[in-house]
Amino acid sequence: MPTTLRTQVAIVGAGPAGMLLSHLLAARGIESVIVEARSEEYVAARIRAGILEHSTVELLRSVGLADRLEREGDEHRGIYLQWPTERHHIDFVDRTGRSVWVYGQTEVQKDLIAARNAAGQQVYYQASEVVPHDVESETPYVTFTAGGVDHRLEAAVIAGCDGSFGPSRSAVPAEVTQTWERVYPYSWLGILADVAPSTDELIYAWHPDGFAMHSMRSATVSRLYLQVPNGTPIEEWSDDRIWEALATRLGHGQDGWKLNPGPITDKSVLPMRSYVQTPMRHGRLFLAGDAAHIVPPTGAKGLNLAVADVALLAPALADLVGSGDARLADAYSDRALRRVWRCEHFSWWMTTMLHTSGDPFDAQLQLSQLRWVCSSEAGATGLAENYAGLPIGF
Ligand code: RFL
Ligand code: PHB
Repeated sequence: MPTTLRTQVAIVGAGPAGMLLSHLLAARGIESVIVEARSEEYVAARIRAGILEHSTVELLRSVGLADRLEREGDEHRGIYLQWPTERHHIDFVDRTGRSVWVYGQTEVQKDLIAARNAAGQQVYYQASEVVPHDVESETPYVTFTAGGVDHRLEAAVIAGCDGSFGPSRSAVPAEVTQTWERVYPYSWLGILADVAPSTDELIYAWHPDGFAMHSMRSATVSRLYLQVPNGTPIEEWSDDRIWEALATRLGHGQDGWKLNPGPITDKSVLPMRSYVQTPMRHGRLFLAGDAAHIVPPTGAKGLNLAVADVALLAPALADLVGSGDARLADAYSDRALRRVWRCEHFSWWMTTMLHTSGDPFDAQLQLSQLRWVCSSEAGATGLAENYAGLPIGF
């Protein structure tokens, strides 16, 4: 017989979406239990996104989660866009009054774990065989095994925050859902290096050899990316080859600019995909973050979208579970999807503008688009508004 547990909201996944949701629910007096497949150490160390948009930072501040971010994070006014021979700064603050922050997802995740642990949040780590059940009924539940014990977690609602490979997405029957997908013919090779960034703000570079990007995590740690073909084995890229390609594509030596190489501490190849599953609710199961949608990383939207989803979901679930008021819960999917599709478009646009396809006609279109974005106030403002992020609830 499984051990039976009961809570108001069962949350599947302890990534940023699940952890932040539990924090926002607790602030509204709603109890939750989180079930997570990985260990706490693994979740806290995962290297992923690096940029927080304006409304993400505002939200974290408003719920007391931004103290370390404000001490250790780095506020940026904009980004550089470049192609061989030209580099342009797009200032977001001048155009939109909104900035972005460099503060890794790893740090956000650590802050969330610390806050939830301090609040006594119940999290079952290293859970296996996690399955949502009866989501069309008023009495849904999640079964899982943890610490060698079978559990049955009963709840008023289930929040599926279990990313793109979790069980929540597939708990929605195919006949009531629609999926939208675009796969790209390239991947990113990402590195983390123990070296001071060679730039004050992020550089996104178009180059005939392929896209490159210079990001950072701190004053002493750089994060850089190279466009590579899908299926590229990481062993094909020695550290020297990586630094050489980065130097070429990022314009080392151009106008006196230098790329400082350093010891590479992490190296991986990341495939790119656009994906949306609609609607983001089925019965008493609500999807949030990567469980419902994936964006390619070029617009830095994945983490920010997860945060925006749970900012809408928390009050909706609190009303539904707390007082039986279903209005926000009924509106959740449509409201969240408005922003999701805006970010899907922006990420697709940034990706297809900056990555070489091998087609010379595409290259001319991309260069023309880049020149327009960098020379037209309308073009630059469009990019700035989308990158710095639209208000939550857009
Ligand atoms: P997460 O962070 O994937 O968290 C989902 C959690 O669910 C757990 N899980 C399960 N739990 C229970 N049972 C199961 N069967 C489960 N299966 C999975 C997972 O262990 C995990 O803890 O989704 P969330 O919370 O929606 O947050 C979304 C963001 O993490 C994501 O959008 C971004 O990290 C995407 N992303 C990037 N976004 C950017 O904006 N810029 C980036 O540079 C960037 N780099 C990345 C990324 C995503 C990556 N992944 C997913 C492969 C780099 C990588 C490698
Ligand atoms: C990162 O720092 O990892 C990063 C920054 C901006 C992006 C993607 C990734 O668009």
